[in-house]
Amino acid sequence: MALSVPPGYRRLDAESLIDYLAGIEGIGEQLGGKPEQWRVREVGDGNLNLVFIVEGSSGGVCVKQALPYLRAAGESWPMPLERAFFEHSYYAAVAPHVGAAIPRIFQYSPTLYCIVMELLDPHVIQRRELIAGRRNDNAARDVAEYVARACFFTSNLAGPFERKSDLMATFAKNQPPVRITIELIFADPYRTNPRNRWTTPQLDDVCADFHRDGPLKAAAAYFGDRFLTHAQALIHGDLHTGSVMVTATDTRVIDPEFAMVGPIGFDLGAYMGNLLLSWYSQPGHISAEDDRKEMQEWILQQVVIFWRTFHDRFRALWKVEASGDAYPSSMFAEPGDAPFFEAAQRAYLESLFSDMIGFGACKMIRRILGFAHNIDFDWIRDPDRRAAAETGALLLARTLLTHPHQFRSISDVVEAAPHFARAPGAAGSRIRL
Ligand code: SR1
Ligand code: MG
Repeated sequence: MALSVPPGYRRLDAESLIDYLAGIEGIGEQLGGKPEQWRVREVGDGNLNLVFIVEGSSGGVCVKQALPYLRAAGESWPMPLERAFFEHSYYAAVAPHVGAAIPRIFQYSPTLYCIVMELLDPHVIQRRELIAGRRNDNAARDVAEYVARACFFTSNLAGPFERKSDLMATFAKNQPPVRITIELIFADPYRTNPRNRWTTPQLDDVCADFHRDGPLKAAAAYFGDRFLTHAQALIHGDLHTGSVMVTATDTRVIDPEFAMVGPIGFDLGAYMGNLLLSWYSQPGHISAEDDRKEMQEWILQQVVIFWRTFHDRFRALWKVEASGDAYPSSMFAEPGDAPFFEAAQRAYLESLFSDMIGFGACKMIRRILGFAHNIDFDWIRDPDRRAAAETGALLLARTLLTHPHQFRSISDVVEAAPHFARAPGAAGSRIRL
């Protein structure tokens, strides 16, 4: 049975997309040439939506359309179209703060549930660059700057609480992505669910171990609750390396359909966790020309750059832009207040760090034992090699969650990573922890 959709909605194809675009003021000039000469390609490779690239004689646009179901699962997993509205609303909310770090938006259609936006070209998805062993030296730093600005300016540190309350009111209705997140990230990897998959039989015992690990499950559940309750700022909600597009000199953040008001550490953890997943996956992508050793070293440097850039920018913004209802600067105006205000700021940043570690670990585990995996590992053809790489990542993630006090600084995290790396075992054999 076909899923019901609101009046006016239709799934776009090349013909209807060209008709639609031809009716938007300014798009004809952007593309160049006549509509019948425009070329349309559907390029979506994500879990949720259709993504079209439309090119004319002088330029292009990208069109992202929500489907009434989850693309990765088909019609058996319905998903409301409104995620396109929330994606557009997120872009609009952060645009004044992050400048050109997001794509330029040309139009949002509330009937087609699609966004017409800048074609990012020659940008490529950062995850694919990491898999190919290519280094984009600005990306981690730029994403850190982005998170610092987007989150600081939408938090109570920067503005009146009413402004953040309005964001909460708007994004409170973006519930289906939140349901996906709480189930797929914070619960399913730790329990039996037919949606889960893992490299089998190699990881069968590891997976069973994780399902029986009480302290690990308690830690994951803590972060699941924190995700739902710690309404710190407007967050992207899905900021992995597949949501970042890069060139040698430019970085853009895309795909914010999971946006909500939530913990800043969730965005930080998503990016950091995915860099670490990339680190563990590198041995699976070794070639005769590249043993990936330097690549691995570079990735760990990016983890450090990411956290330190975020930390320094967030603190700097707080020094000069603190006009919000949280920690009002006028309250710390007495002589002698400064050390206490600074200590409070340090504590706030330390809690962002521990959130980043915990959420990052949950993000790592879900990509190995849950429903939605990463191509970093999926593209490793040899299952023994893949399982070894995945095991290393799982072991680090489990330790991050169960022994957080061992990780007081970002150096502690990157120094720990190599200790958990595993060499591939005998063909087809199960890994035991
Ligand atoms: C069922 S959707 C699976 C995942 O795809 C998105 O990128 C989010 O990460 C979501 O959890
Ligand atoms: Mg996405």
